Amino acid sequence: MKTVYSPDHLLRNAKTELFGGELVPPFECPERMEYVLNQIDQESLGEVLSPDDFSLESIYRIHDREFVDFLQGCWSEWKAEGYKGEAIPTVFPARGMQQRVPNHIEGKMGYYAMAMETSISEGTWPAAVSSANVALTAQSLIQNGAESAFALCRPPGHHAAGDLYGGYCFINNAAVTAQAFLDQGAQRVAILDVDFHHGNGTQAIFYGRNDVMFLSLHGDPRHAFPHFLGYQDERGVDAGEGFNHNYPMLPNTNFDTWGQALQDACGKIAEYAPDAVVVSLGVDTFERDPISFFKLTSDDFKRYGATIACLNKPTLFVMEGGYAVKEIGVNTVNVLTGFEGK
Ligand code: SP5
Ligand code: ZN
Repeated sequence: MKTVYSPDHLLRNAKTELFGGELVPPFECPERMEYVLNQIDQESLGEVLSPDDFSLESIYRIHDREFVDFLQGCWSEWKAEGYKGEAIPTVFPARGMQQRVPNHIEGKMGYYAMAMETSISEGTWPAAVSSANVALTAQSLIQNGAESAFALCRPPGHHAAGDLYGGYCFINNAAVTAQAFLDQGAQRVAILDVDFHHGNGTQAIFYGRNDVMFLSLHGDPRHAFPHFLGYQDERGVDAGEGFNHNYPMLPNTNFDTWGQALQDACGKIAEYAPDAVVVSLGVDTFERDPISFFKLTSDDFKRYGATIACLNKPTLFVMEGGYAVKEIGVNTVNVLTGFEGK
């Protein structure tokens, strides 16, 4: 399987994450990529290609132009205020308040944020665009006949909705590629989100549509981030009704339970008969992930890669989360080699 990767992810090098009332070094750090690349090399997964440049039009298919403008201008507007730290929102359009976009950067940040752990700093925007270009390049490999491809994206994307950033995400890479498949002739695309966290952004983007089926296995929102979406009874609306499937699971869930949920999800995908499958591949389901509570072992990742291969569909893997940095390479590449039957 070919991998697409760009060192431009290094431009995303925020120094702070708001965690437990402290500003700490971000869990979503540049070193994550080194471990994955190294393991791709160790396991001889295949060639690693550089991305092509795509215009922002592919991004506008998913994200509002005003939101994209906000991401693009955020850091310079924040700096212009003379602030010393990285950009973090402090005020939100909460229940009962106006949902209008303010002019001042403090107001805009709160309007477009779904969580405030994610600081914006210099380089965040070009890194996010590069991540989307990595995903779109891998999508084009499949569009041109490859059975599978791996987009080694950073920053991740699945928490980003049409006009929301947060959860370490800015542009929803998986959603952008699913839309690209449709725009290039696919009738139906399934997005299988196996990251520990619910893919709230992806769900929101496709909630009213039946040309993309979204399925997510994740920590129960009563106990896990993002807390405000991801319940089992969220099944889609209007034309999208019945095309959204959530599998929330409790703390300490192991592969017996998780693997059964995956089997169920794969059954629904097979029935849907998509032209392509996009896997939002987070490996924060790992037993020693520092911010998550599932108990998958490194061997379990290999097993479930094989399960996904049983769908026998063109499959695009898009990197999302995974914060046990030393093990992220082994766990990620285990999914990919498991998929290839190695
Ligand atoms: C892409 C992705 O995986 N984003 C995850 C963003 C999670 N950010 C908030 C983390 C809050 C963690 N609280 C965990 C408590 C552990 N004791
Ligand atoms: Zn995650």
